[in-house]
Amino acid sequence: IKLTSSLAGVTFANPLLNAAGVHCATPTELDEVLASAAGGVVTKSATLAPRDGNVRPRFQALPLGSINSMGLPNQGFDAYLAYACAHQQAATAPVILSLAGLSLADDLAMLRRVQESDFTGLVELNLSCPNVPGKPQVAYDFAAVTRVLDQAFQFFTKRLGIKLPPYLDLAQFDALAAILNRYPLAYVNAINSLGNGLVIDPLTERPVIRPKGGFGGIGGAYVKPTALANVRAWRQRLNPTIGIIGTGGVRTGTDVFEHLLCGADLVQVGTALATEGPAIFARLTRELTAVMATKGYQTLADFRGKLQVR
Ligand code: RRO
Repeated sequence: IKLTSSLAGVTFANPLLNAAGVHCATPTELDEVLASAAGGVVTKSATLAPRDGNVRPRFQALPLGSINSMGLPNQGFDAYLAYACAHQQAATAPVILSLAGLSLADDLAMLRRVQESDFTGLVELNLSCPNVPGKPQVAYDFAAVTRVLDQAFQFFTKRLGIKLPPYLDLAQFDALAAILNRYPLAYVNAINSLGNGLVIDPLTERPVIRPKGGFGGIGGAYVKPTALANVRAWRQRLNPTIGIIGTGGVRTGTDVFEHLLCGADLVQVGTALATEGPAIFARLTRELTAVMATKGYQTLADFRGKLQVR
């Protein structure tokens, strides 16, 4: 059984990566993902300057997932670009560089610096952070998405993907796909956390996280059906040259299998990685291999995107 998968011409030994934001903020964490059975690693979304992020507590694991309002804590663009450049020759696994500017100008400034750098790998522009006070999620504003892609592709010739939030109405997919299909995107990543949920502890009568009055992004089992629907909806609408990373609710090899069945080229693990640590990648590859063996599948291409609809 072979688990290799490629995205925009970049080959991964298996389809599993961390979700941006989880176990990827420091060189040590990034090294730990690369040393695990993961097929690659994504860096914490970078802003131009380093940030401490929101007040704590800002992440809470829950029986069915997680809530977070991290607020983009990160070591700054230079640190992640240096890490990505330093690791791109190594025969280990690809590094995806995630960027999340606090403004259109910051997004473009970082993309210009990547364009001028030696980095040749995949770049992921995060258009869906739900947790910076006063900053709306860019990708819910289709005019704003158009502006950033119009300007980015004026000069950016490397491989660019975008991280999208969950959409909940099929008309949103139709409208945004018509826009995205106009650009030479490498991929879309669906989904970021389901923004601005509220988890309450009834004993204390308080939210379980502190920032933004308790509002935060929901991940894990809560969002798996939404994540699968988004992967499937994008695969049905986007140009075949645009790849898809499926993210959301992945805790078992069967969850990975379902994302691939919906059309994902790669699959990322957020909440479950935060809970279980990088050893999860060995378990997930083992479980995915077992699912494939049971079904008689030899490669991911045997079933990718082949959801059977009655
Ligand atoms: O740092 C965060 O609070 C965060 C980000 Br940038 C994101 O894109 N998604 C998320 O759930 N948290």
